[in-house]
Amino acid sequence: MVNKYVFGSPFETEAVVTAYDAAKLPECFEYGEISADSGFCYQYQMDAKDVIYGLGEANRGINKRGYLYVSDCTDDPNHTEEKTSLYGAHNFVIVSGKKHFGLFFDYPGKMTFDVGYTRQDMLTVSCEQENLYLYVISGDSAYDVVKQFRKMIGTSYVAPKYAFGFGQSRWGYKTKDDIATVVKNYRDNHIPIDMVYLDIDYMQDFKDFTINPERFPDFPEFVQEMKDKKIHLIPIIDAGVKIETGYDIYEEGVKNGYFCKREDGSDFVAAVWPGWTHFPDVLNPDAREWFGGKYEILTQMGIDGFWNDMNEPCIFYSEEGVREVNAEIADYVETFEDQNTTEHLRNNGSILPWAVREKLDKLQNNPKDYTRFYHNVNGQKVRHDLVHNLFGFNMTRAAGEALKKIAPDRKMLLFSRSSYIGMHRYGGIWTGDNHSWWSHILLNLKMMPSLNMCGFLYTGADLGGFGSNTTRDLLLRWLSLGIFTPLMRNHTAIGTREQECYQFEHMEDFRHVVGVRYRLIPYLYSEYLKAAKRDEMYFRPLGFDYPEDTRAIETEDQLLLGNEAMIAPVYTQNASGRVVYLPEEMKFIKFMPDGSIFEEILGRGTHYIDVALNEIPLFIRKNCCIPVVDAAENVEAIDMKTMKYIGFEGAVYELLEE
Ligand code: MIG
Repeated sequence: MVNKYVFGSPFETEAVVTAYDAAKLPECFEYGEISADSGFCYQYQMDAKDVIYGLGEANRGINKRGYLYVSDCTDDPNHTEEKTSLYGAHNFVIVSGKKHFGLFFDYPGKMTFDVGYTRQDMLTVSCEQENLYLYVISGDSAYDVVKQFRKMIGTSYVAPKYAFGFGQSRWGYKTKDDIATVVKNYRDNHIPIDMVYLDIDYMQDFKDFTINPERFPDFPEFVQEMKDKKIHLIPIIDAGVKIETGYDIYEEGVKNGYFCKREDGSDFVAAVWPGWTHFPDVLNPDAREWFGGKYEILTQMGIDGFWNDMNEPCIFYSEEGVREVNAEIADYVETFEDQNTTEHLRNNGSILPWAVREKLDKLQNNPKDYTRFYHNVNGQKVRHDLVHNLFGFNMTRAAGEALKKIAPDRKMLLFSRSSYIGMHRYGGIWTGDNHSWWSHILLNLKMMPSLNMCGFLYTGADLGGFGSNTTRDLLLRWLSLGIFTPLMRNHTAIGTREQECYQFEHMEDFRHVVGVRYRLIPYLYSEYLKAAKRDEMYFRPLGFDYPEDTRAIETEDQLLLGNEAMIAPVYTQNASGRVVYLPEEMKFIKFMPDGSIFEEILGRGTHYIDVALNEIPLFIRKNCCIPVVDAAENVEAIDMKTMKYIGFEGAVYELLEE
């Protein structure tokens, strides 16, 4: 049962696709207390046993209790435990205990979820403006609430089948030869792969929809050459459009008024990778159609997948910001010069640079910048900060809508860094700039079901870690989780240790681990299709299926995958196995490096399982089975005739194919 309540005059985010009549808030509202006079505040006193699920791409646990989360799309490449905002804004929470209900706060500005942070038993959701829709969804269970919510927000994006293969990426591949070398190494070493990603260096001066002709001569031929090797090249698209006379996209955007504007009507200027840029006003339907249409420049060259980046939108600095800092530094330098003696300099030499550095640091992602530009939404001028969390959504929507027109019969790969609920209909997301830390394997795992609750099914993290230097064992363990995430991509930052699978000793272990992904693709894809078509979750917390089992509810390092399986990857350094909790009898299987499959029935309860670096553990649920095929070096080469079933005798599996 869904109830919709209106407060003030909300912005139409288009997150929800089902039309509901707004109800009047009942006198005694059983789902909390609301005040919406100046600002909006929702409060609910949580029962000791209530679990709070949701919030999609957010820090910390599957049960969100005990911390603070702020929906305010931010490019922060250090996902440490104290962080409250990441790249997405997914304002959906589920209270699950004696009652089960979901709350979707459809509000595109900054919003705070205090989940037992200020007061341990109090859930408080607040924002500055009292203009929003609140949807209250009551159900029989947490999963029932999710299914109703997913129906409200529309069917999730389905990625093409090739995108269930493995992808290699690195910020730092600069030329066609760099890419060809990666492909050659994977193919020569028979490590399966379907995609290689093009990070910003393929562009000419970081200009969207251009190709650097020196580094990537004869690009369409190169795309074809790669296709012949069964490799899809996936270019990145950044949000900012470079200001440069003669660059057609810049000129068209200016002429048609398709860029975000300052209050005085001039085009807002922000510095990102290309230098000074304008932001396409993707909240303006005409501008959105125009920007989306540009993806065709690349699809005509044979490209069939994209990743959208920097679309929080990330701002290195604005013209206004630089002016302000200059003024502040000038003041500082003046005071400094007043006392200007060599003596002072000698004693306080570090003060000037430090103070200046601090000020310069604040230039990046300065919240003030988001109040300095406006969108034109059907003729209405809307200040950016009030709709900030919709930018990434609408950039990806621009691409998604356009790609449907460009290639109506062909599925395209599309995912984004920033997102809001609603974007799940157009593409997936990757979880941004993590680090080569063991703790981030676990964070990756915990985010997955929360994202599924919010509709995002095609998701994954940078396997091996983006920032910092990876190690062989970390990468192997992370891949062993990644073989189950729909988006399976090894990606890393410029300047870090090279982390392609062939960079490490005993490469055969990588061949085997990635190979297991390919053995499972028919199952994973089938379960993905079911989740998308039936508004279900591909990954679920154990508590969703075993709601009476406290131990299961509290297990946050294992996940149910599809309807038949449970995963329990190893995520600690130097461990030769791990403890697992089985809420019921299951078949424990391990994909062994010699290609065989180890099987053992384990009873309900706690077990320690041995898992070597080159073994992949998986659990098959009681009376279930899953299909496995022989490993293949790319998705097209999967031979469905090799399919057999593993699991419990007599079980039947419903295979969905497209
Ligand atoms: O400011 O394009 O999250 O995946 O490699 C960094 C370079 C910009 C951030 C993305 C990352 C990508 C990087 N980008």
